[in-house]
This record gives sequence, C-alpha cells and structure tokens, in this order.
Amino acid sequence: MSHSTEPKLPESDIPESAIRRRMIKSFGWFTLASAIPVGVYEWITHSPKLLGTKKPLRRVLDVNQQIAKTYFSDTHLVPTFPVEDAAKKARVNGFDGIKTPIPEDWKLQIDRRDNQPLLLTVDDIKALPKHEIVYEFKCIEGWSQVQYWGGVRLSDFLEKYKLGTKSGNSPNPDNTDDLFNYIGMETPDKGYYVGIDMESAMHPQTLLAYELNGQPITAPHGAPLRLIIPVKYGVKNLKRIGRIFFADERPRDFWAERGYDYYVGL
Ligand SMILES: Nc1nc2c(c(=O)[nH]1)N[C@H]1C(S)=C(S)[C@@H](COP(=O)(O)O)O[C@H]1N2
Ligand SMILES: [Mo]
Repeated sequence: MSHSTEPKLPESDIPESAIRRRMIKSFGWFTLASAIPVGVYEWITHSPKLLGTKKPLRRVLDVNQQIAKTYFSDTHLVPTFPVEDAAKKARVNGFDGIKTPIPEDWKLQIDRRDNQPLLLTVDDIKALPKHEIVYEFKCIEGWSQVQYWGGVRLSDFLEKYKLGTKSGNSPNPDNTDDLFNYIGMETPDKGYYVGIDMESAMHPQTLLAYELNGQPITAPHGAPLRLIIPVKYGVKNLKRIGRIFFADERPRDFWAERGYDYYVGL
C-alpha cells in the first residue's frame, strides 16, 4: 500500500493535495501495489481510459458493479453494532463543497419533472420516521470507523414525496421500470456532487442523516443534512445536501470524474 512508504505525518500537516494524490494512487492498488513490477505498473497506468477507469482494472470493477446492483433487496444489510461501539469522536474527511458557511436560507431542493422544485426544511425531513444506524463507515483512503448516525430512510422520503419515478407516483417495487436509474445530489455551491444507482438509494439502510452520535450533525460532518449510504464507500456519502435530482443517465460524480469507480460499492 502506498501509505506505508510515506513518512507518517500528523494528520493536520499533510496538505490536502498530497492526500488527494495518495488517494488516487492507492485506490484499487491495495492488494497489488507491492507485488507488481514497475513495468506492469507503467503499462496499466498508461493504458487507455475506459469509462473513467484504467482498463485493466475494469474487470474487477465490473464485479463490484454487479454486487452493487443486488443491494435493492433487504437481505443485503451491512453489519451493525451496539451503540457503545461507536467512536465518540467521528473522524472528519473531505471539505469540497462545504468550505463556505452553511447558507442561512438553506432548504433542500428537489427537482421534479415539469414541476416547481420542492423546497423542504430539516423539520420537514424530521417529520418522517426516524432511523438510527451504527455501522462501519469506510473511506477508500484506507480507514474505517464504527459510527452512529440518525435520520430518515431515503426510501421513506421518496415514498412520502412521490419522488424518483417517471409517473410521479411513489416508487413501486412491482414496477421498477417506473424508477429513474439514478439519483444525483450536490452541495448548495455545487462544489461536490455524487450519483447513486437507484437500487442503492432505495436500500433500507440508506439515510438522509441529520444526527451524529445523537446530536445534530456539525458543519464539518455535513450539517444540516447529509447522505449516509452504508453500502457505499465514504466518497458517496455527500455532506451538506443542497439539491437532489433524478435521471436515467449517470449524474456527474466528483470522484468518478477523478478516476474512481462510479459505483464504489462495498
Ligand atoms: N460535500 C462533501 N461531502 C463529502 C466529501 C467532501 O469532500 N465534500 N468527502 C467524502 C469522503 S471521501 C468521505 S470519507 C466522507 C467523510 O465524512 P466525515 O467527514 O463525516 O467523516 O465524506 C464524503 N462526503
Ligand atoms: Mo473518503
């Protein structure tokens, strides 16, 4: 792993650009990096890009993608933990799109076809049934932590506001053709954005979260509302959601544009 060859600096001394470089280098290499000769490395890194990912990795990633597609079923739950196991102080990582103060007039904007966008407050979100989850949050940079989040199921939210479908009805498991293929999310300033396949979005453990450790989420963790999507790596867990929209084509995705697999499922 490329981490181990670099001097260990205190977290705060590592410039963000270096962290990014390290992330890009390390993703996908965790099992290979130390084993492959330099010539092979050169060949892989210089081979043509396919859908934003280096070609020889594509086969492995396609398997990931197949796995991600099966998550719509309740039988694929990520493991959960007792609340005492959660980190008292959750790690913070990634500030794209949240470097400015939270807009005072923050509202969640949801685009609807042929309609005025829906504008909601955190209280509107809180009116839905609350769910909590304690699970192992995983970042592709190589760290993970058991964390305790609270919020509402994204699937309940789509159901309640009749979102995510072409018909404008609530999502219906018996009519998956009516569902859009993807949900897109972005920060209010559009500085960070993700696209999520609808199966993962509808997963019962996927939350629009407003609490961390039983307290309102703080600004660095994505206040007032963030995505918690346990079936995906950290990159997809967008902090400070400003806008939500639906599409059949893949919405643009901050880290997929920078060479990561689009699906990054666990
Ligand atoms: N808006 C925004 N959301 C983001 C990021 C970011 O840079 N900006 N980074 C992602 C990454 S890579 C990780 S690991 C998690 C970290 O969440 P945390 O700071 O609550 O630990 O947020 C994700 N969501
Ligand atoms: Mo991450």
